[in-house]
Amino acid sequence: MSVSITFPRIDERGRAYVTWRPVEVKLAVTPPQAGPAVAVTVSARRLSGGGALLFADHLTHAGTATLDVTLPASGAARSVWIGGAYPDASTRFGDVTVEVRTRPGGALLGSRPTMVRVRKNANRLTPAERGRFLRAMATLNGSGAGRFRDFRDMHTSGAPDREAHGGPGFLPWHRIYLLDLERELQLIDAEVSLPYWRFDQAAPNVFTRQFMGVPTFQNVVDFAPSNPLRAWIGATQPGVQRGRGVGPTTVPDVLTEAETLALGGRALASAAFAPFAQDMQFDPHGAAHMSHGGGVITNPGTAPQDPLFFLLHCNVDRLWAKWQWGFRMHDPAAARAFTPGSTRPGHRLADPLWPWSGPLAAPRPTTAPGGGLAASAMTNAPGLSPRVRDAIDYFGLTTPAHLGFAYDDVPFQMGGA
Ligand SMILES: [Cu+2]
Repeated sequence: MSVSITFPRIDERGRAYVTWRPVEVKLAVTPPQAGPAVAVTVSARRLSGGGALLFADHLTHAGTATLDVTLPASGAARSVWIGGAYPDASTRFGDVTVEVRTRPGGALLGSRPTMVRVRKNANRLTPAERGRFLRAMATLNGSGAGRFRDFRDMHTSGAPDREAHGGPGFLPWHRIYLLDLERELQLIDAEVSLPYWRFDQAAPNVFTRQFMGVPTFQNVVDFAPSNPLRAWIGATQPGVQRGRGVGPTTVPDVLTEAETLALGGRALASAAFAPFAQDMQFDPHGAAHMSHGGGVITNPGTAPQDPLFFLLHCNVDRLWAKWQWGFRMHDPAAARAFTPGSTRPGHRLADPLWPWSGPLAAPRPTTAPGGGLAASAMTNAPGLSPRVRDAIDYFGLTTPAHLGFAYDDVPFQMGGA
């Protein structure tokens, strides 16, 4: 007799991934048999430094390290909710394994390796994590000929820019944009997640020739010979052009995280999206772009040509996620969680986001680079053509439709703060 462990979704290699948000996993006795119900304990076996898991019989952040379950001998499935145990993330697939054992006795009936895959501070990646991310980025770029071109073309100046910037759609649009890129990276290497650059701190491990490179006096970024980004082509010219404003010991002159999180007001009862989102778009977001003192990253039309752009925006998105957690702002229907713009398309809750929506009639852009949103091996949400509202409850607190990403310092938490 054994017990099958079935996650809601797996990738093409049969692998399941989790974030802090628990997912519903089915356990079943196999093959079905006659006889009494089977008492088992579900737990996790961790490798040193690996991810940790929590188990519960319903969706909650308050799972436990082990869970006793009774399984019908008939083979009928029982649900167990499994999520990563904050803050213990994985560094690679299989560094944590779900195990089902007899109770009592402890005989192993089933096991399934997984990975607690979350977005991490780029400054704290292991060399292996950094290497996998850089290789996936370089593959996506394909020395200028890869799928990366779509990401460059989505984030442009001119008419499409009105969709992504200068209004309340700024944060939702960039959340979906990063998710699209991260999913493309995960199709290349499923163990990769997008790291973030905490631009209010020095990042000595990020601004090195081995990672995001070091600008020379000509504002051309120098990469180590072993760095896959050495073959990067942002538009047509090889290499990355970036000013010398940020070095390994620089603390950029931007609002700190604590100051940013207070931009919408400090009180739980009155904090609001509109002032938070409006102000943070200028500082720290715009200030972080400009902190480089030149280069493609200081201009919205060219910024994604620098791979650092995605680490910068991942931190912008993390700040929103942290604000949402601190102030309980996950319900798209709540006016303080998202304040729509007046009439501009792309800035109202029900608007499909360009370009994933496809070409639209004026005043929307008539081109749509990249097509629909990339699929995830973790979740069906938000589908090929996400709306503004789909970006808000990324953790699936008010809906089962979580987006399949999380940050290493933003827990999944239900109920009051
Ligand atoms: Cu930006």
